Amino acid sequence: RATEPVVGPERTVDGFAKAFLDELNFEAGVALKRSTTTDQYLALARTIRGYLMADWLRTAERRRQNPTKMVGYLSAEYLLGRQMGNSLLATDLGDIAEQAMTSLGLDFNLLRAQEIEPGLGNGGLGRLAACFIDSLASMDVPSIGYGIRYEYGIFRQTFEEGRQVEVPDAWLSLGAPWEFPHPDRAVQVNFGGTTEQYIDGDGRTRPRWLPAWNVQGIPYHYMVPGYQNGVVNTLRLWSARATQEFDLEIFNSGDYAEAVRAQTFAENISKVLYPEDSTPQGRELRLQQQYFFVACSLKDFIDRTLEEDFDLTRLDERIIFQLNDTHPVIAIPEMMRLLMDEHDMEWAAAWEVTSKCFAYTCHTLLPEALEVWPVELMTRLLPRHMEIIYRINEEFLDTVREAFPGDELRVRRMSVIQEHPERAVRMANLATVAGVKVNGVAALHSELLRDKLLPDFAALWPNKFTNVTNGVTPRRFIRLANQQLSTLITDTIGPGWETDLERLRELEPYADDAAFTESFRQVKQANKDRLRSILSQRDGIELPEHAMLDVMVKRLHEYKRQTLKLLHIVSMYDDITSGRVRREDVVPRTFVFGAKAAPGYFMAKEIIFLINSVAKTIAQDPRVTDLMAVAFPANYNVTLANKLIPAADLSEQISLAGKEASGTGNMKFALNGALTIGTDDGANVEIRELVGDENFFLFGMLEPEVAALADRGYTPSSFYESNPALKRAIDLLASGHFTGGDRSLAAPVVDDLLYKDRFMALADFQSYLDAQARVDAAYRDVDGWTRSAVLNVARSGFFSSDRSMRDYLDRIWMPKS
Ligand code: 26M
Repeated sequence: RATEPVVGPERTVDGFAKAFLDELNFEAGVALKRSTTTDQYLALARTIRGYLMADWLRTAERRRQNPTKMVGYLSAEYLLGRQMGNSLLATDLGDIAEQAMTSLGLDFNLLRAQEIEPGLGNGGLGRLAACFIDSLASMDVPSIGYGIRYEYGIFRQTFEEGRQVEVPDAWLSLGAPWEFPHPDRAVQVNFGGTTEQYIDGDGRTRPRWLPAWNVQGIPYHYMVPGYQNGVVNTLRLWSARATQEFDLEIFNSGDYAEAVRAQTFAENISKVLYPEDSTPQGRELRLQQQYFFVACSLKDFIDRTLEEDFDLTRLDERIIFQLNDTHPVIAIPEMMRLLMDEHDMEWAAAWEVTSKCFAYTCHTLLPEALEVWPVELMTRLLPRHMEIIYRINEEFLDTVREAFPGDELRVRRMSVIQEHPERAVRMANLATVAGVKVNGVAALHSELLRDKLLPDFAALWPNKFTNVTNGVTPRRFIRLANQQLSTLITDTIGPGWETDLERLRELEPYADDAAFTESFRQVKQANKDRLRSILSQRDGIELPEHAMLDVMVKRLHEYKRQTLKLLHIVSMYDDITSGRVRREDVVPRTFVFGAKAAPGYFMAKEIIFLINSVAKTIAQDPRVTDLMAVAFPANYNVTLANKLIPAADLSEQISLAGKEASGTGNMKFALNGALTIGTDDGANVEIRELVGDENFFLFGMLEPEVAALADRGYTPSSFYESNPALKRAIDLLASGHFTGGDRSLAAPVVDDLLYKDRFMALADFQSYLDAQARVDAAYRDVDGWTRSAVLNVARSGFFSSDRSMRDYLDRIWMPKS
């Protein structure tokens, strides 16, 4: 069959306007005169995607004609952010689209503002997945992203009397113009039941799974456009439906209500994103989600994407699945099951190829964040997979015993099955046993992963461990978020840096160029002005015009130490109100927080309440309002990040050393010309190395010092007793001054700091305060600060996710040797 000649609509203002009216009139069935803003937004979105369609079909066809090894990115989360701006950028249709809307009397920016971002992720890990698929498309790497189409993404955060209240994120409620449902390509996924042995046609005894129930996975396709390169890759997200079989059986029994209930039960699987980003709760539905999307994805790849009749013993020549944390690790026994039970392969052959098809990325070091699934649950939900896991473990432990005879303690530590406090499957161990490579997400993290988290595995397989430092996409986080900076860069070094970010180095000489630095300052000020107007409209927050913008945005977690930031704010407030510093010596600051707390994380929610309490008290105290302001806009998300980051002067990256695997916000800030105040943690280490010590405010204990202090025994109260500034700040917080005189409202956070302080905020307090004093001094020197900011931009090109993808390709996916 001949390939149809695929062409998109005409790339002119009239062509665009016509395509838009066609969408509105003939697809939606609405007249322009009668249309709502939502109608217009939907038609605009569909018009833009129409321009990507030809490239999408062409990319898919090109890949089919020339089958090569692909990357399958398996991730339970994709924090995509709004699609419209990115699609306009990819197609370079921004101006045409705007003029076309104007020609029809429509407000382009109002329409763009209608889009609800798909928040199908919690934070760093989900946003990383979105950056990676952007880079893979921009680099024309044959690849496919697989994940879950949650009906409800990360909750919308609101504040009621300063406390976080979660509202469901009904992101699909306006309609979903960016997705392509394919109910015709549904896949069946089985659950539960038992296993048995049977004799096959050749007289061989074989195991077989007799599942108890099943659901369907409906794929929804999303376009992943490369940056102005004619490439459009696919993100395939799965949505759960009841199977007809399941429905009919119950329906025929005459119980209509039960049939409907069963349907609801099945559809629950992809209903909602779990909003925890560090403490897995071991919930059955969460395991169902994980197996659901992984089973759909492997089946999709083998049955639909791979060439027909491809020899599965050579599967590794066609695919490498990258496991985004342990969430998709159940793919490993699933692959074994598919190869053996559905494709007749023997164990040894199946293991031989399976152990070449997966690689594992770890995103944490916190022990409580490592996923384990109770054997009881696993056996009940996935009995065949449990058998396979046991066998993988048996053979693995034989290898360990061979390499380390008589070392049964080591065997227990390395086992895929943990015995205490309950029998459970250690997903990180399983991933490490089966993976071709195991990587951490920043140099320091990869080192600690190898030497502290998985040292026994490193002793057995030193070459399995590698590092790939995270990165972020410069398309969304510079070009889209910071148009003015982008124009200045292009005017200075010419085009092309968006896909070759090391070229930002060419800006270095301009750090001392008066005209350039003046423009650079103007860009920063314009971004601040825009942010002030957005926060005013969005949250009713009024910010002062001229002040250093000091920003801490990230999930709320104790290890990230939002409380340390709060202690600095309280200390500054106390210095001013007590007259300890002269007003004219104060550098005015606006502090901005953005953070969601996991709904069940008590301490995180108390910290949010306390930040809001301090913000309110400061706003109402005329002694300080000209010198400090604290803003905590609710519902920090990708859309707000794009407005906030370009406006920032100071980036707060203050986790306890050794706890933040990488951070990616830190990279976005540096690339947008904010200076970092940070600990020697995660990718901060590499940022500092690259931008230079003079352009980075380092503070706090180093990781080995943290470990040594923990070994000696850490007593936070001794820091409180011996440091007057710290004592004053804590006493003032505890006094009820910020909580309407009610001491009990501050007590949960204050008492934890004084008596536990698991992440040693008090130990780093003085060092943090000293660093903040250096920040003030540096900020007073306007030229010096601008110079540092320019050098941060010029020297951060390494943090493009294109470079991360190159590293994955070279070290993991397509190594030369
Ligand atoms: C697990 C089980 C049940 C429910 C939720 C989870 C879960 C979801 C997300 C656990 C962890 C999740 O994300 C962890 C995360 O975002 N880690 C961050 O990854 C970034 C990208 O590599 C790093 O930059 C951050 O340092 C790291 O904290």
